[in-house]
Amino acid sequence: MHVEKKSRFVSRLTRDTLALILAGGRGSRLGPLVDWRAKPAVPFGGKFRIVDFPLSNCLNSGINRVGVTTQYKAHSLIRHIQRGWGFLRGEFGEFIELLPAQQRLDKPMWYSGTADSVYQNLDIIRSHEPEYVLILAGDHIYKMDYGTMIAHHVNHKADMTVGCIEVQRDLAKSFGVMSVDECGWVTQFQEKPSHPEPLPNDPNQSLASMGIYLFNWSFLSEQLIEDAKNADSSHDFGRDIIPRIIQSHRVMSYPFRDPVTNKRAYWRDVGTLDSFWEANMELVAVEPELNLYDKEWPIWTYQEQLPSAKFIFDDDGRRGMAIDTMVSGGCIISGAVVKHSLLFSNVRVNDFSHVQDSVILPDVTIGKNCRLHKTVIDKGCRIADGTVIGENREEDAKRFYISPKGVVLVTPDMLGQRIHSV
Ligand code: ADQ
Ligand code: ADP
Repeated sequence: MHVEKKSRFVSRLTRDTLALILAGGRGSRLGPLVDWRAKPAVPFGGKFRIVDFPLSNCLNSGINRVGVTTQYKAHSLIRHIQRGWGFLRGEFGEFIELLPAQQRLDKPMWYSGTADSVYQNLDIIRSHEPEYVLILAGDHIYKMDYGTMIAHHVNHKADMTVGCIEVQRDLAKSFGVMSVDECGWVTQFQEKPSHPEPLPNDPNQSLASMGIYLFNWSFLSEQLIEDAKNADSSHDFGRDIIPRIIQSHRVMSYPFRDPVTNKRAYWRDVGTLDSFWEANMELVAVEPELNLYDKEWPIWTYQEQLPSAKFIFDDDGRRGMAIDTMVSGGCIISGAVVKHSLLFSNVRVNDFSHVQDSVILPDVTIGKNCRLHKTVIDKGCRIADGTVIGENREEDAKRFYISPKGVVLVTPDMLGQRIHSV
C-alpha cells in the first residue's frame, strides 16, 4: 500500500477505536505497596505512575477516546487521572472517562472479572459508537503503537486479536499461554497453565498473552451478553471468553515487536515487588531498553511544579552525590552518597547516609547516617537518623516486607507514620 494511504488508513482505524484500560484488579502480588492504592496508580520510573504508559500509548497511537475502569483503592488513581489527563478536548470528541464499578445495570455486584468490567459498561461504550474496542491492562510498562495492531486485525478480517510476546517458559505460568498456526490464528489458549506449551521452534519459550485485546465492537457486545448469562463463567477474558471463542471464531495473534529491530519489544509486567524493583533499576542502566527520553513517544503524566534537584557539600565538606542514579525534581542530596538508585520527586537524603540499589518513591526523607541497600521506600516515609536496612535479613523481617529476591519494602504504615484518613 502507498505510504500516505497506509498512514491515513491507520489513523482512520485509531479514530474509530475506543480504548478501555482495566485498572480495577487487586494486584496483591505487589504486597503492601498496593495496600492503599490500585496497582496502576503505583509510582514508576521517577515521575510517572504505571497507568501513564497505556494512556500515553493510546494518545501517541491516535486513540483519543479512552475509558478507565476502576474499583479497588481507586482514590489516588482517580486523582492522578483528573489532575494529569484533563487536557483532552471534549468538543473534538476526545476524552478520558473514569468508569468506577458503580453497580450499574441491575447487578448488585462490583466488577467480578475483567470481562464483567467491560460488560457493565456496554451501554456507555455503545453510546460512543466505536467500530473497534481495544482492551488494555492498566499495569504494564511498554511503548506500543496500537495502530499497527488494529491494522493487522482489520487486514486479517479477525473477530478478535490478542497481543502476544515470547516469554521464558518457566515464567509463563503467570500468563495466558497460546498456540498459533502458521498464519497466526490462535488455536489454543490456557490461562495460567501449570505446564505451559513451548514454542514449536524453542522448548524454553512460550507465547504469552499480553492481556491486550482488540475486538470488533458488535462481536464483543454479543460475546459479553452471552457470557453474562453463563452462571459457570468467572467473566474473565483469559479464563472464559478467549478459550471459548477460539473454537468457533476468527481469533488472530499480534506478536509485539520492536518497530526498528523487529525483535521482541520491551514489555514488563510489574506485578510483583521483584519485577517492580527490577524494572525501575533497569532504567538507571547506561542504555536502558526502555527509552524515556524518546521525543517521538512521550510518556505523559501529572507532576507537581518542583525546583531542580540539588547536591550539597555538608559543613564538614562531605560531598553530596549521586552516581548511576536518576534524580527527580525537588530532591536534595546533602552530604550523602546515592549509587545505582532511582529517586522520585521531593526526596531528601541527609549527611553521611548511603543509599544503593534502591527505589525511593516521592516525598521521602532519609535522615543522617542511614544505610539503605536494595530497598523500595514507599511514598511519604521518614527514615530516622542511623537506620540501616538491607544488611540484616532477620532484623529487617521483624519490621518490613521482604520479597523472594531480597528487596526490602518499607511503607509509612510499617513505620507507624501514616495519618489514618478513615
Ligand atoms: P492477570 O494480569 O493475572 O492476567 P488480571 O488480574 O485479571 O489478570 O488483570 C488484568 C488487568 O485487569 C489489570 O490491569 C487489572 O487491574 C484489571 N482487572 C482485573 N480484574 C478487574 C476487575 N474485576 N475490574 C476491572 N479491572 C480489573 C492477564 C490475562 C493473561 C495475560 C496477563 C498479561 O488474564 O492472560 O497473560 O494479563 O499480564
Ligand atoms: P498515593 O501514594 O498513591 O498518592 P496516598 O498516599 O494519597 O496515595 O493514599 C491513597 C489513598 O489511601 C488515600 O485516600 C489515603 O487517604 C488512603 N490511605 C493511605 N493510607 C491509609 C491508611 N493507613 N488508612 C486509611 N487510608 C489510607
